[in-house]
Amino acid sequence: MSKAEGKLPVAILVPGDFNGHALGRIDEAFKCVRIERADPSLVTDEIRATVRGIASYAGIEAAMIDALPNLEIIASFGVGYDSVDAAHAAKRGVMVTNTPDVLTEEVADTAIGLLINTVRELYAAEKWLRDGDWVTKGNYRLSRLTLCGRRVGIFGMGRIGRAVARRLEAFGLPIAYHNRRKVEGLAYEYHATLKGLAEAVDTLICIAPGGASTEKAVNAEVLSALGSNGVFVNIGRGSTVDEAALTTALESGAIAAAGLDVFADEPNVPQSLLDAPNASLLPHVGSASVHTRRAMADLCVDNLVAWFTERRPLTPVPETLNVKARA
Ligand code: A2R
Repeated sequence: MSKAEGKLPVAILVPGDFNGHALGRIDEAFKCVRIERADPSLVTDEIRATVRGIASYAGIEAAMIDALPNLEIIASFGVGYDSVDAAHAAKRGVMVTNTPDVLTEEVADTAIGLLINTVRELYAAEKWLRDGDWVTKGNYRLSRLTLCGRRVGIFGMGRIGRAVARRLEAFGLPIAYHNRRKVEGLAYEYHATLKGLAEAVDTLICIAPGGASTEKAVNAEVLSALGSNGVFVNIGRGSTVDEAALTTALESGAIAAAGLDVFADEPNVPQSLLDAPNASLLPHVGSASVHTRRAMADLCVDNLVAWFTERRPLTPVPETLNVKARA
């Protein structure tokens, strides 16, 4: 059977940039339709009439869902799906899937790397060597901060939070956490409020989802509670942090340092953070290895294949758990 014969008679819309491996698989299994971005004004009559699925990195808003009357499923690439209006999708009977678990260990590894880089200044130390300063000026300065003796708080003790905690146990560091609900059977100290967690620790790692319930949750009060020896690491979503308050806290010494992989308006990073010598900044690379992005791509496409062949999703998001495939 040729590849064309193995195709399902289903049009899948891919707005904007997308993972190459996922695109190849969509093209093999479906009719792949590309548009520049997820914008209802780019939806032609043909797209409106034929598209039954979306595969996307980007946000899918309510208006885009409404522009596609035959839409059945949005396969979102990544575990965080705060940019997809899943509540609206549920109302419209549209399934939303994400790609949990397959990126958990990679993101946890990145979190630990970012934490160590933030306290031990590894990037600046390497730059010292590469710039020839070791030869001309001598040893790189002693790092002001250390990981030794830190107490770590995890904001968002879910799949990734637990993978980060498991790694930190091996460092011998005490761990506490804040979620909306205590996780039964988990031995780490629970704090019912984020401020309470920040008061109890000196190192706060955020791996909570984005969205309205976490919007700017890490604010001036929380940062001040973390204290002047405090280190803040964000590997979750930029929207969870009040970036202006974070900049002020870094400048004033209200906290000691921050390590950030995510920002409120990516790829734009505020100049004030770029200028902060005590901030370690990464361009949202938490899950960004060839290995893990391929696994995410496969899960994203496997959700589409399962939906259109077996009429079931593999990894539905909680908001659309009750959405059923149309007859
Ligand atoms: O609050 P709970 O009990 O639902 O626990 C979840 C917690 N969480 C929150 N904690 C405090 N305040 C909130 N408003 C809030 N919303 C959610 O975050 C849960 O323990 C954790 C999320 O864990 P998972 O759903 O297992 O997600 P996973 O795979 O660990 O990924 C987390 C995030 C993604 O949403 C992306 O933004 C990022 O990592 O890549």
